[in-house]
Amino acid sequence: MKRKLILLALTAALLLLWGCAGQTADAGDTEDLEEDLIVVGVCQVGAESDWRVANSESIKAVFTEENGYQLLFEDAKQKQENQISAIRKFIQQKVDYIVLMPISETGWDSVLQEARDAGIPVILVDRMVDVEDESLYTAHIGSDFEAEAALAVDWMEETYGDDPVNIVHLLGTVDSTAQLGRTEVLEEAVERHDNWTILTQLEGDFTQAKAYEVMCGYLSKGSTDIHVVYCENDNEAYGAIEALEEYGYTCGEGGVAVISFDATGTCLNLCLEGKIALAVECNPLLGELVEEVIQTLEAGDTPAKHTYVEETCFTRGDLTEEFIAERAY
Ligand code: GZL
Ligand code: ZN
Repeated sequence: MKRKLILLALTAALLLLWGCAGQTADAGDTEDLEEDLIVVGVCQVGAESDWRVANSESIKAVFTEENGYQLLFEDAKQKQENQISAIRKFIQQKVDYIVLMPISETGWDSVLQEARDAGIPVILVDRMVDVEDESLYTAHIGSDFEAEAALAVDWMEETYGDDPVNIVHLLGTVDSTAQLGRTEVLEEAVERHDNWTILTQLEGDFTQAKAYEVMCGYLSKGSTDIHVVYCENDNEAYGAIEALEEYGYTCGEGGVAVISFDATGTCLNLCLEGKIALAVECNPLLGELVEEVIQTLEAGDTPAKHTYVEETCFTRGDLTEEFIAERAY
């Protein structure tokens, strides 16, 4: 009898242990990874702009189960610390690849070192990182922000010639590659043109709400002779236009010329309407290019270190409703 009781107790203990082990595996902080799929951990900035939403959609459209992927998607709500903890979670989960849209250029060396120590390739999308050692990331796919800003400067030179150009400058998320590039080229152009003046620089953080707030703050100090409002993305332009019109300014012909970067659908419609003078394209549809890099790596080949997407700019004369309707974002 006694032997039976000991056996019973042992079995119960084993079952209990096995059960707990099962529970730990499902502890919840790591999703079950599918063995036969390529697991891609994507660390997105947030959903601050129409551009960002289109960028996320282009990633989700490609990294599907039917295409052979398991997508782990983290939205960092525009905080770098959330991006860093998401990368650490991906490392813990032993993903096959990490795709990072870095919110800012600095602060990445140690976490990218951890990814490399774990043998997980990091692919940068959209913006860049400023790291000591370029081997901390395998490839980068994004826009040439200086080239985008050069299109805006060219347009200003053609439009204003030697006339005075008073500029209100709305910066994007500070220290992001998009902000650094779009700002640097404008500031260099202002240096070159003594008839160009930056009246004020306001931080719009690539959002409509912030741009509206800081623009109202500036306009409430009294009216100024503004010729150009240089908005580093579309959502800032929407906020700026709202504020300008509230303070009695006209946007468009005979009024303030609003320049915007991204050229998403809403922006192109405002450009067709005449409220936005120049829409500089910034292509968010990077999902397929990211997949090409991963497929290159899967084949044991080496992808290009940098891939830049082709971009152009639009004024009212370039646009029709049909053209805008056909665009993917
Ligand atoms: C540009 C991207 C910028 C967009 C903004 O590639 O980093 O961030 O211009 C977005 O709309 O918020
Ligand atoms: Zn004037």
